Amino acid sequence: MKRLLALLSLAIVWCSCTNQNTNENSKMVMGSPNAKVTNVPNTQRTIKGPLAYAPQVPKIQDGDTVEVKFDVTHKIFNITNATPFTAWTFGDSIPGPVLRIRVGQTVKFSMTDRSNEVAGMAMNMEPMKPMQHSIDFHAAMVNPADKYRSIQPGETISFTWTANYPGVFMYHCGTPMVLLHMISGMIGMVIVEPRGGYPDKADQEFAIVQNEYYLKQSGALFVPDTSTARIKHPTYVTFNGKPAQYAIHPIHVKAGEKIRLYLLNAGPNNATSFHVIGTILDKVWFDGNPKNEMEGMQAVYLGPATGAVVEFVLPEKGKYTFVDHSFADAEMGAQGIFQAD
Ligand SMILES: [Cu+2]
Repeated sequence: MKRLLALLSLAIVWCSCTNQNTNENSKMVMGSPNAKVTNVPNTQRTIKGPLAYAPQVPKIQDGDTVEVKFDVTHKIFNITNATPFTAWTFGDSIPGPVLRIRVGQTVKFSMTDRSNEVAGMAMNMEPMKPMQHSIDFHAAMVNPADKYRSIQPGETISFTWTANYPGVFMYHCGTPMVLLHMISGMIGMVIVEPRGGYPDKADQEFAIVQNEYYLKQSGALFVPDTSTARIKHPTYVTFNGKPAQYAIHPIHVKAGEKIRLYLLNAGPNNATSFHVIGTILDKVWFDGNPKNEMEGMQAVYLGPATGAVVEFVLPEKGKYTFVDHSFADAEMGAQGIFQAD
């Protein structure tokens, strides 16, 4: 009898779990109307939507639909003051702007390929010539042949997608050679919060995208080097596009407060082992989904195109270095400092 009751209660638990999953799945939105491509550029060059440049984290926008716009540009981007780079960007920056939405929100996205708008000396350099680009949102569930197709210089692509899963996701250009487009800077982060927001509140939050650069010099400029990228020998490994920038200009926080980081390893090739010297990661939501919760971690190991939300406290005033604990990467620039005041 006891065994029967135990089996019965197990069955009830199983049923309720299954029902819950079915309900969640029934809210999912699969696919969306066909993308539109026109030869009319977006009227303004500025980014639009719940976007911010890392380490800043944008605010969620209310509503079922959010309009999001950023364009592709070719420009000289100073990786360091001594490293002017022929970059291909989303929203004029490496990484591209951070987008923040909620599960259930539909993104109405548009993007112009402005690679034909380069002016000045650099326009004659091979990497700066107009070319096709595209965007691939890992947070979306849509037909890639339609939404992630390449557009021509001067064209604008528009499509919608709906966020089904919470997480810290990547977006990138998917135009061949994808490796070249990614090492040229075409990477960025999407934060998708759970429907009701994350389970707890943080006092301060920051976005950190790790990426590798593979460079060779060409005259006064630096250009992407696919030969070292293919054998995974980076020139720099960075947090938010510039080597050791937060070692030079630390991020100021308060001792004792709960800090939340949205982490993304954009790669394109190497893993990262993110660690903060002097504390322990209280909570880790692997890939940014609270259902993937881990606790009390010394580091979080993220392969390329993997994210996490991590929360921790810096126990007392001081300087806390954060690194990719694969120390070759830290030496190549994947290091920074939290200054706890
Ligand atoms: Cu591209």
